[in-house]
Amino acid sequence: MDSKKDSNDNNVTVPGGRRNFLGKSAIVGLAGAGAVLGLAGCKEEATKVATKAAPAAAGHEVAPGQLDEYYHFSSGGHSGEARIMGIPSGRTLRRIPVFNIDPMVGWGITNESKAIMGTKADGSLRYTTGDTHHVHGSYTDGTYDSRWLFVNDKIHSRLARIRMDTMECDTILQLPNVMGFHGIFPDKRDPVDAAINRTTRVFCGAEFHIPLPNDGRDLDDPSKWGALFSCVSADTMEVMWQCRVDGNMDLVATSYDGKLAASNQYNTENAADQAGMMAAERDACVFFHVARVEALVKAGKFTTIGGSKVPVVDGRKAANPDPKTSITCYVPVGKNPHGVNATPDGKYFVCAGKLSPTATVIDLSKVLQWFDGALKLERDSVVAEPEIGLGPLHTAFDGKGNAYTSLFLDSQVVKWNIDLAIAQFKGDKTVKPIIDKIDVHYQPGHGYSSMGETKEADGKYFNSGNKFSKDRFLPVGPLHCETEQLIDLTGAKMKLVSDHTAYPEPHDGIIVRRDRVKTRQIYTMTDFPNAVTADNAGIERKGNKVHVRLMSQAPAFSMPIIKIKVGDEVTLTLTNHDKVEDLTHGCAIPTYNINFIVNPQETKSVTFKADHPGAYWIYCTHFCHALHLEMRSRLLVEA
Ligand code: CUK
Ligand code: CUA
Ligand code: CA
Repeated sequence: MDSKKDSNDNNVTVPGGRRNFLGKSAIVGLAGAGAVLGLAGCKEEATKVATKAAPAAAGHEVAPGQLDEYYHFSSGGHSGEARIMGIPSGRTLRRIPVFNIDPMVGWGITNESKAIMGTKADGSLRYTTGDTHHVHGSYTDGTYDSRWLFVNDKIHSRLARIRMDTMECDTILQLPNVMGFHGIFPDKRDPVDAAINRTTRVFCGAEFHIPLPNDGRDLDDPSKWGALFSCVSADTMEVMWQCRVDGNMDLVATSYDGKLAASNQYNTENAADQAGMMAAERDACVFFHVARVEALVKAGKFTTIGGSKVPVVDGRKAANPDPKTSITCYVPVGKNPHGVNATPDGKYFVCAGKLSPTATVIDLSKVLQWFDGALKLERDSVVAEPEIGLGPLHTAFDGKGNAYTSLFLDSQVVKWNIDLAIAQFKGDKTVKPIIDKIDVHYQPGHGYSSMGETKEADGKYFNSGNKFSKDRFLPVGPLHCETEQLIDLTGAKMKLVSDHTAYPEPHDGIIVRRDRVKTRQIYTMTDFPNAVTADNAGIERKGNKVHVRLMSQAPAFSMPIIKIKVGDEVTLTLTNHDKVEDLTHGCAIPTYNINFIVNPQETKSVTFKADHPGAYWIYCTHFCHALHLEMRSRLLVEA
């Protein structure tokens, strides 16, 4: 296998093929040494293009003091967090701890955050790891409504909700009887009550098969294992129902009319090994008829699994022989697909091929026809399947009829026109759906466009989240950062306007017009039931339980000396009485492993065992005042 030659042959726009280091040859060797060879092959050519001039960034800089046009909310991958950047500047605005511990804000350290994350009987965190992949906002009227962001944890199959007024996680829910919870998408209007034109449910796809229940049974017989699609109430964050499917699930999309949710399936084979998962020539996109599922649940036609009380319905083909009553529809798509995305006009879902160089366009009205018994084959809902390049993963839209798909193996983004692809599929050989291709650096995963997952898709920017950065930035050791590359979509050709670094590993993101995001500047003290005021501040002792109620106001804590005894169980509650925007204080206690902040008018608490005597300076960690360094109190622990 001459991977270099293949790589060069296949490289349509850049001579040298350096960016194409996982080229055509790698597609056949993905599972084995081919990928390794492909990676190694890039090395000798790495210096050639590094001397090229950087693309001009005219018109896309954000001057000092100027604000960005868009928010960019992304996942943080195995960092377990979510992130906010500004677009087009690429400036990092905030990191939102979710499944991880963050000593800056005190996430995973304060009692309030630990209650959200979940604790064991001894008060320690149940999990300290997370793997966030997909962040999506809640909808009203087909666009973002600034209520919530939802993000998944693939490791422990948890769904988190982030309130967008404060950009803090307020709920974490673990899905029962699933593993590898990967794709999520909120519905865009209620699937049952058409009058409710906002997000009410979040759909969650599980990628890994497991024994049901996973209690030690069927370990040697994976054919008995199963995967469930879950529906969570956006308001109460409770699992409403689950649906068992044939095969696995991956990414999730929802229709603008609320009726359909779908997930791409790369393992329709139900295989437990890699070769088996690549055996079939086609896989599927499975559609869920949400109203029918919920009618079954309402009628009591469900089972439960293990100790879970969540209703589980059967969406496997064998249990759904008649389309007119079926709750699922398996539409055949390209081999081992990755990604399913809804077009902003509400008409189509696009499934990228991954191991097939195609994207499959599915007409949602035809899927509904199939559910009505009016369409013969599931496959008849496919209205286009253009060849777009190697390793297509995710597709974004500009609201003008064009799709932009990331090509992992080609290290490119391809712009193609949906109507032209449909005409070609109907037999018109004169049309060419591909409009443009642009190199990205390198190996793109998700790509997403400004407002592209809403009815307000504006076709301005596309962000390419690239998995490899190699020579794009100063080397910093074997761990490379990743690139987020911003592409201007407004011209006839796509134009790369900037490279931004990203700490591994963001997967997906959304780009939200800034007027669609409404945040608070300070907290409201009365929102915290445990707020400390002048009336209750001080030390309260009940046996060996001590409650220290402390206030902060620049540049001091309310008590200069706090005396406790070894053996005490201490709860320290701190309320920040400053009302000035941006005036945050910190609270660190040496040796006791405590570090958190309180923002203006915010209250947080920590509980710890006073297990070693001595004097400990409680000090402010957040530079707040000219006397910030002097902002400290003595914690005296008597032997
Ligand atoms: S997955 Cu990562 S690039 Cu988790 Cu959305 Cu496709
Ligand atoms: Cu308060 Cu620094
Ligand atoms: Ca497959």
